[in-house]
Amino acid sequence: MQEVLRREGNAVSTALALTQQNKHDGFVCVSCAWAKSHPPHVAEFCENGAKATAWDLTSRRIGADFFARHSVAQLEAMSDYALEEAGRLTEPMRWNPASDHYEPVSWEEAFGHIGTELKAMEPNQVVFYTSGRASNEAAYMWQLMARLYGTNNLPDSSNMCHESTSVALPMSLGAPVGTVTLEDFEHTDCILIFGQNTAVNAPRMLHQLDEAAKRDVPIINFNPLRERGLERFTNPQSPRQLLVTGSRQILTADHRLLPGGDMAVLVGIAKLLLEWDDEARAAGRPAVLDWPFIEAHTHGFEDFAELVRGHGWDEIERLSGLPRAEIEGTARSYARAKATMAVYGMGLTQHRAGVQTVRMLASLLLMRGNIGRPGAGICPVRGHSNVQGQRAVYVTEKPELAPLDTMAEMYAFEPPRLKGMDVVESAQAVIDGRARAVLQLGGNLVRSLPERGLLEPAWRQLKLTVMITTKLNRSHLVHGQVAYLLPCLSRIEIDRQASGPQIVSMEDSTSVIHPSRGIREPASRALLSEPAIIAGLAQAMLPPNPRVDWRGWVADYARVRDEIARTHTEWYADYNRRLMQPGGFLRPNPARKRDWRTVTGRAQFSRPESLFANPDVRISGGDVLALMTVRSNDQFNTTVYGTDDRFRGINGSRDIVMLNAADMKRLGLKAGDTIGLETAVDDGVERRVSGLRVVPFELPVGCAAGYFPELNPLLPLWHHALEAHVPAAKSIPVRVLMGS
Ligand SMILES: Nc1nc2c(c(=O)[nH]1)N[C@H]1C(S)=C(S)[C@@H](COP(=O)(O)OP(=O)(O)OC[C@H]3O[C@@H](n4cnc5c(=O)[nH]c(N)nc54)[C@H](O)[C@@H]3O)O[C@H]1N2
Ligand SMILES: Nc1nc2c(c(=O)[nH]1)N[C@H]1C(S)=C(S)[C@@H](COP(=O)(O)OP(=O)(O)OC[C@H]3O[C@@H](n4cnc5c(=O)[nH]c(N)nc54)[C@H](O)[C@@H]3O)O[C@H]1N2
Ligand SMILES: [Mo]
Repeated sequence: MQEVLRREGNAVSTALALTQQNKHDGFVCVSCAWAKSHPPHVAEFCENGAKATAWDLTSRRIGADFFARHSVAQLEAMSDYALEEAGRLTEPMRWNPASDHYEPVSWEEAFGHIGTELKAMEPNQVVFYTSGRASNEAAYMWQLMARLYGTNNLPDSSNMCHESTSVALPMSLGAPVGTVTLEDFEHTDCILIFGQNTAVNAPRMLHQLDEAAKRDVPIINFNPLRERGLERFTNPQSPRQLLVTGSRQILTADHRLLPGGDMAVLVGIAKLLLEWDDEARAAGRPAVLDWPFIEAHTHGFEDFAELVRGHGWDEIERLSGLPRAEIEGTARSYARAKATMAVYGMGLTQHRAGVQTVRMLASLLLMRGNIGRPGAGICPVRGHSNVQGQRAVYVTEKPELAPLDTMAEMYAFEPPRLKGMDVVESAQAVIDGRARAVLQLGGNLVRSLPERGLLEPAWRQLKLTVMITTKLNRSHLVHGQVAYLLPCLSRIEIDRQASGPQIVSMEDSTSVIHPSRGIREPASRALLSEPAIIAGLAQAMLPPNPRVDWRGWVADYARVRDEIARTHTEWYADYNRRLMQPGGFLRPNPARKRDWRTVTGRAQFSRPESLFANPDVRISGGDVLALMTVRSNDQFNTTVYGTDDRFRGINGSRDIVMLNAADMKRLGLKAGDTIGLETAVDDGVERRVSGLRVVPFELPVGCAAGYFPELNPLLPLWHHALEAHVPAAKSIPVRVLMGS
């Protein structure tokens, strides 16, 4: 971290900024979405949050002179790292096709021109993407702008992330978000973690895990990779300790299952519970299952139990990659615990069967009544700092998730009712030439999406690309025929509007909504806030509407919160007042109170028919490996801070592939060899990445791992969670190409 601070040339001021991170009177960290404790720790941040802060507060600037010096073609020759490292954008820019340079443009002209272009388009050919960092206020204005324009094309980074959760949990529990709060960690007796790399991607959760470990709570982890960061506790808040490796042991057990083997593991545990419950009841001992709960609160148990019993141990062991004894150990801890919580991340959601697997996890919790009581629950760990909040304030392509009738009345318009495009559908529309414009509120889709080989050339055919952004990235260079960069304030910066400095709000992974106020002077005086840019665009592209006071809302964001409060009186009642309470406020989740808003009015057991995580791309062994694309501790998604993956001990390059020693031997490879990978599916598209260094790693035979986004060219667009369309980035079938 010291290295990032030094490189960004702002060590002292960043250090001061960090003391105000995730505090009630400071700003909400721009990194992950993990819950903020109340009262806060003295320094409520972690190594990665500190890096993200330093990255935003860099002293480097790129203005008109930078773009005058480099044509877009020249910029394209720079690495992704160098693009972001160049510094903060300082003023709006428009691409000039005659010179191939981005050139400065006034805000008025930019809004006017974009408005004219959009007015000439069919609304359903325009995509309004949101990356999960923008505030509730900006997100609410963004979705309203898109809907007033006439489309529900509101994909969000959540489509590539926890959409499997957002589809699964409403079916199982009647609410799309987790049921766990920070307090539950104090009461839990057992923590199961599936496919979430806590130390890297939600490091502040180590506080809660460490406290639980001190109480001897079993913490059981399932991950194909050995993630050292999780094994031992290093206090993520103490700058001095950031570099210290190892102190207290956190994990009780660490199971190295196969990628996509979670479904088999969960069914195995459930099968044992059913057997033990049969035995206990036959012998007159206390039941293992929570029968009063199952009977009073759930639906579909009989079918569920029958399907679980029908799966044999051969199949469970083969598909999970774990011997029965290992699964039994977890089942015993689970059966003993009074209150269990299940924490999970991308290792569950980014598979073809991502939705079914999340549903199976919920079912396992339901078997012992582990939803809706202290210390128990399901805990999807969200990614971006406000991704959950954005979806809650209706940035969604699914019209049924937005209160369209209420908005129709509030703003006297007829909202579009046609389903919009999610991220995968938007990418397909770009590839097919059906989409004409993409507007991005943050993000870097040209890098974060699958199918790069087809996507990049198609992206250049778009009529219009508009990027609301803080720094330069690849998606600014692979651009449409009309292309704008609209640079915005970071939320670490003071956002001054007519009524004074503004606050914005963010919802964390545990549904707590926090205020965030900027503390630093803006990187440039020409920057606008995200709400101001959205209002500028909206006024230019939409006919005036006396009910929508864009200008007034920007003058005082409290008025946007009043609007949000009117759309959902239960969630956002008294929004402005409650936001200012110390610790923020909790958005209610009925499942926490065992109020099940499902079709049957009960919690629903799932139907675990298949144990295959990737039903139509079966990993057969042989020459096909299951490739997982993961994050290092030196990146935030497509933003790469450096090439050292400290916890995994991989240094110097991210163009690597981790392999098991046995696979290396079989393939005749040794550490340091250079290979290529190609996607092993037969669909007429060639997908290859070359120049990858072989790194021996502790992971099961038959699989491989490497980094997102470098390996995204290997991911077919159609290889996604079936019901949720989350790209199945955690098991891409690949073959090794020797010597390339
Ligand atoms: N520092 C930092 N923090 C971040 C981010 C970042 O890039 N950097 N990104 C943010 C975002 S948007 C998100 S969504 C989250 C992502 O955070 P995580 O959910 O932790 O995401 P990943 O690192 O992609 O993968 C998680 C883990 O899943 C494991 N895994 C892969 N396949 C399987 C499988 O089939 N089963 C199981 N059980 N495990 C598997 C991988 O080995 C890896 O350890 O983090 C957020 N926080
Ligand atoms: N193969 C593979 N692909 C994946 C994943 C994977 O695990 N494997 N993970 C997926 C997941 S979970 C996610 S969430 C997506 C992420 O996909 P995206 O949302 O497309 O990407 P990010 O890297 O999060 O976006 C970074 C960019 O956001 C802009 N930005 C940063 N801060 C701000 C701000 O305050 N305001 C604005 N307006 N812009 C800002 C900067 O320009 C920066 O370059 O990628 C997905 N893709
Ligand atoms: Mo994410």
